[in-house]
Amino acid sequence: MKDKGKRIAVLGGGSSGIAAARLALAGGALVWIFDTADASRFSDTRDGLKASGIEMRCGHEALSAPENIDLIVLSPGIDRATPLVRNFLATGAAMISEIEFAFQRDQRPVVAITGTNGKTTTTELVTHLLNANGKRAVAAGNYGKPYSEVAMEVDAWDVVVLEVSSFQLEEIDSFRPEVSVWMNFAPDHMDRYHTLDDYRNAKLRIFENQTPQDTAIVKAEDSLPGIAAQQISFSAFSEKGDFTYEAGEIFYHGMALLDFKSTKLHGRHNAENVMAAMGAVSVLGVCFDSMGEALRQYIPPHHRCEKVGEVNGVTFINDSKATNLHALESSLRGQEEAVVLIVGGKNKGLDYSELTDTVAAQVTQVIAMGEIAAPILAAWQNQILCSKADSLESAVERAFEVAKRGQVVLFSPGTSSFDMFSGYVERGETFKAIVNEIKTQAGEEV
Ligand code: UMA
Repeated sequence: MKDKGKRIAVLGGGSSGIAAARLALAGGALVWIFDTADASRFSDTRDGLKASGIEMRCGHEALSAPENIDLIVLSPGIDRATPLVRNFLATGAAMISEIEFAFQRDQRPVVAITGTNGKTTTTELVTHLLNANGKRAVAAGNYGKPYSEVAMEVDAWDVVVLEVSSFQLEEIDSFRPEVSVWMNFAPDHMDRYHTLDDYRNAKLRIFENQTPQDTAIVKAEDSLPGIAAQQISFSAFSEKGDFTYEAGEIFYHGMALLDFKSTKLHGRHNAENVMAAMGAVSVLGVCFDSMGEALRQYIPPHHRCEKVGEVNGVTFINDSKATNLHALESSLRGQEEAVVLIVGGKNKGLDYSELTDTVAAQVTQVIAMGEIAAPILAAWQNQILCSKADSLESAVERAFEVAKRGQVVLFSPGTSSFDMFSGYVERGETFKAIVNEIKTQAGEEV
């Protein structure tokens, strides 16, 4: 029992904190969870935890640290600068992140995936490809189950595929993935980091403990410092890279590997997700020939550049999950055909003029809707043909009217939906229902 007799304080009573506390308890430790939220938030869980031997201290009570703590385990959502963390660090005990805690207690190989965009799809793809090839893989970390929960499922899995966020990487120590994947980097989480470099440096720690026995799969255009692992690079936007993309096909060192268009994924950014996944899985011993069929069967997450169908040569893409401008920009850059763009929703005060050039380069016509429609028109109409629609239904119908054969109708709002829908899921489902109606009228199969 690795933790027998240790006194372990877990900070944060969310999913990762509870999983870490259970793992510590299973290892024989004396465990507390500290959470500054009011105790009423935990009325469903607190008694059960206590019965199993985990004490939870909430609200003000969380601010008094017990004596002689041996180890502090930090949940990813809690900033090091908060009074809760500062108070515990003052005890002199060492602090590690929840993923570090789980890693130290788990012997199985880890594929870790980070990046500002695409990490969830890549995590799913790696997990899917491994399982399709007889290796029992589980998706965990920032997506799926907390790593500490998986660390207790000793006999269930051969490989752990971890989506890792910058928050989770902040307090690592020995965390060393056999394969680390770097998808891309763009500004995000500036409410947590002082500078963009702080955010990037936290993410770069994914390579920190790798050695030449390990592998780093990296986006070819990103120049990344301090990687000791062997590198495999990919790009769907340039000819640089071990994996490249041209005319709908994925290549490895010039050898055609996959007809990307035969998969259910769409857009160059998704081609990069596939390349990174293929690279990672090949390192774990799966040959490229065994990946094609599994990739064709893979069903992508809903509402993220999801291909809904094709009517009269016009392809409809549902990207309702694009609730910020960066996600909108990324889906636009991923399109290979001319786009009729349906955009807009709640007015969150976002400045759409930042995207004028990207939109002008890719889009033949914009149909704006929701609270933010008028500011979008004001930002773009000097350079792009724009109009306003009163509902999603009229926006889709107009987009279908104006789109030419071979073009794409992309629904990528770039903002949240709360002015018209309960969330991005309802918004995306509504879009799909409208497209299905158009398909039925055109005599296509739904
Ligand atoms: N808390 C305090 N004091 C504070 C701040 C928070 O006590 O000063 C408490 C809160 O009251 C709450 C708990 O901390 O009860 C929440 O901890 P947490 O934010 O770490 O949330 P978890 O439920 O443990 O979920 C975390 C990840 N959340 C974040 O990183 C914000 C989940 O990622 C992850 O799936 C989960 O661990 C399992 O590993 C979510 C996320 O939004 C999906 N991630 C960010 C993103 O993808 O952009 C990084």
